[in-house]
Amino acid sequence: MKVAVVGATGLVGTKMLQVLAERNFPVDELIPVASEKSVGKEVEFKGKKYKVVSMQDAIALKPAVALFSAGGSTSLEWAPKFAEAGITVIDNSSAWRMDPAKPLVVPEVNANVLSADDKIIANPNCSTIQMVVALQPLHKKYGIKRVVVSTYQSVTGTGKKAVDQLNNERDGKEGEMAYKYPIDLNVIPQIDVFLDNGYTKEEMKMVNETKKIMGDDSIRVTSTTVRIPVVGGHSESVNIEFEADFDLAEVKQLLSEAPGIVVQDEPSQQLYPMPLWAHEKDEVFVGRIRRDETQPNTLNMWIVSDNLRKGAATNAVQIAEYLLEKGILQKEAELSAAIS
Ligand code: 2RA
Repeated sequence: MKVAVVGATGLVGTKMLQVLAERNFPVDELIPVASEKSVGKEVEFKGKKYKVVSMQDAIALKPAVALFSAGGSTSLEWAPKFAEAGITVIDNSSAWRMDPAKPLVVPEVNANVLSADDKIIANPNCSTIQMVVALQPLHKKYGIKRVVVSTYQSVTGTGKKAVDQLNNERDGKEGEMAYKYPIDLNVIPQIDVFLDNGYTKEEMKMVNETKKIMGDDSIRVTSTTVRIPVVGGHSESVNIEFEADFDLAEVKQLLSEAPGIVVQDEPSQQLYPMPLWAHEKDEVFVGRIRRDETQPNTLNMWIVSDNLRKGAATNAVQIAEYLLEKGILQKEAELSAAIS
């Protein structure tokens, strides 16, 4: 199969190449795509070198699927052009996520919404993905009324410039700033821009995307998203109020049986999820599972996952794997009559 990775030289794009190779996605021909200034550079995939091409050239090569991680405005401009050429786009930007006509998919939760007609499929925000993977099995059983989440997010979510800022600060070097403030030895309670309601865009992504992915507008979510000086993954403290009461042992059982989740919860051993361990893993790790003793039917837990993997690249590749399994992806794009 011909597979394009758009934004192939960025942090997420590089991780997409790594995940495609690791999971043995049937890539016969890789088409790395990047901005004009990277065209002609070489990218390595499974021991072979591939030249980075432009958007237009990538469309002409007719990949069956294009994994996009090139930012919202690039995606708004180019995803429809790929789609019109019969190429299935799985897009990691926020451009299409809340478009009612585009599916927003976490395979463990709502792969069933996908059909052969979907040519632009949105990959959700990283902090939302890991949360809904852990919420879904509990929602099915007890019905979620309200979620209060506070995040502790890795600098890799911002991109390479932020990783460089952290490393430069640690090494005492001058350099470009990805954030307004130092990030080393600091905590920044702002991710993305502020909106009129006083929340950040990242916080509202968690609110709105959760409802769309879980297919339930009645779930109330409130969020505080925070950047911390780590690189391994995002962590989340989540407080969940259910319609029905739960049994704590059953909660742990449901989570440990759910796809994509690893429960790490042994307080006596001081065992709980941490970004240090979640780094370079594809699963969502859940621990610190305990009853909120201040009100009925309410649970606290701690969720950690590698935001570049399950929060971005792995989720996108899993969507492609699902399409492949369902026979939706062809070897190369089928050009529509109008184009051919
Ligand atoms: C972040 N959610 O961590 C973003 C990345 N998509 O900043």
